[in-house]
This record gives sequence, C-alpha cells and structure tokens, in this order.
Amino acid sequence: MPRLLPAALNKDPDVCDPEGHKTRDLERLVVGSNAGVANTVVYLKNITKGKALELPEARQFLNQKSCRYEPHVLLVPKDGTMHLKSSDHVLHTVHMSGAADYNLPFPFVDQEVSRTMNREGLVDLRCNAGHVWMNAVVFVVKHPYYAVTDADGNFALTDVPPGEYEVEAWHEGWKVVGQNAMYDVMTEVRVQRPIFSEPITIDRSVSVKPGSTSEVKFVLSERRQEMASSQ
Ligand SMILES: [Cu+2]
Repeated sequence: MPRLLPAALNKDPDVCDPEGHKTRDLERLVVGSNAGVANTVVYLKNITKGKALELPEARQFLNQKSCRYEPHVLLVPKDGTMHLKSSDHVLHTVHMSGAADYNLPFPFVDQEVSRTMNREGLVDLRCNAGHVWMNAVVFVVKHPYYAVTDADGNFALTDVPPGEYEVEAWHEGWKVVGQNAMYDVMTEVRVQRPIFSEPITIDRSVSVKPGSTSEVKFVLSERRQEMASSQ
C-alpha cells in the first residue's frame, strides 16, 4: 500500500483539528477495506446521445467543514451551478484554477455562494486562507455519464444506450512531488503548499447490449502513478 505524507496542520487548530491529530491526510488516496479505491472518476469518452444531463445533487455542493472539502470530488454540468458554503468559524477562501477561476472568500458560517460553471474541464480547488492541505477537484461535464467511485471502489453508469464505448477511469494521483510557497491572504505569512503528481488515467473498451449490464474493472497501482508522473 503506498504511503502518503500527511500535511502538518499548522493553522486554526481549534476549528481545523478539534481532535488534536496535528496532521491532516491530504485525501489523495482513499482505499477501502476490500482494496477498492474511492474518489476515482469513471466516465464514457465518446457518447453523444442518451439521458438528460443530470448529476447527483450532493456532487454539486461543496462544504468546508473542519477545514476539509466535502465532497473531495465534484461533478457539475456545463452551464450548471455549483453551490458552496463553509461550516467553519474561520475564514476560508476557495481558489479555483483550470476550467474556472473564481476566488471566493467565506467569512460567514453557512452563507451559501453559487457560481455558474461555463467551461468544460477540470477545476482544482484550494484554500487561499492558509489551510494548505485543503484540496478538491471539480469536473465540469457535457454529458451525464460520469460516476465517482464509492468507499469500496464501486461505480455505476446507468441508462447507457446500447453501443461500443471507451470508458476512462481518472484518479488525481497521490504523490507529493514538491512544495510551493504561497501567501496566506489573512496573515500574509508565507506557507508551503504541496504540489501533487500528475493524474492517472486508464482506458477500456466496453460493449453495452440492450437490457443487460456490462462490467468494467480498473486496477490502480504504484507503477501507474510512476508512469503518469514521468510523462
Ligand atoms: Cu481554509
């Protein structure tokens, strides 16, 4: 099992670390008791028909709680709305990069902020208020055939029209490959934020027959992470 360096939890311990762990898992690799990997996005690559663009509500709503992002992976339809709030009595600032570039401060508990996501693609989330360990990712997508693996590594794509498809598994990668100096907007202190390795993608072909279920299995490994990082 690959090991992941936890980040030092060095700010707002009352709110961010109520149990006194002193470190925070970066949540880049979440493995269930059956060795299934959570938080992997599985999607069809070449589909242009099928059901309406609807995705689970819970994947379109980000909360900031005990200085963690919940959920860690979000799915928002292109031109759909992403909702955000904070349950914490400290300042968080959600900084987006990639297919969106909003910078959203959350000075008030439970104040909801919404933004339209107009560009398809990946959005990285981080906190610009000094909580360097906070990280999450948003997929802004054009069709509904996206799923995120659960705690046991399982996923389901439903109502897929019969046909031949490419199905891809995307995992964000779990290695910390460096550190980036940044300023905490609150205290203007320099802090170090981890830089992560490249995402891992695995492609498979799948044939979907009328009225039946097709199974696709993906295996993530340390070697795949090395290959992704050396590209
Ligand atoms: Cu924060």
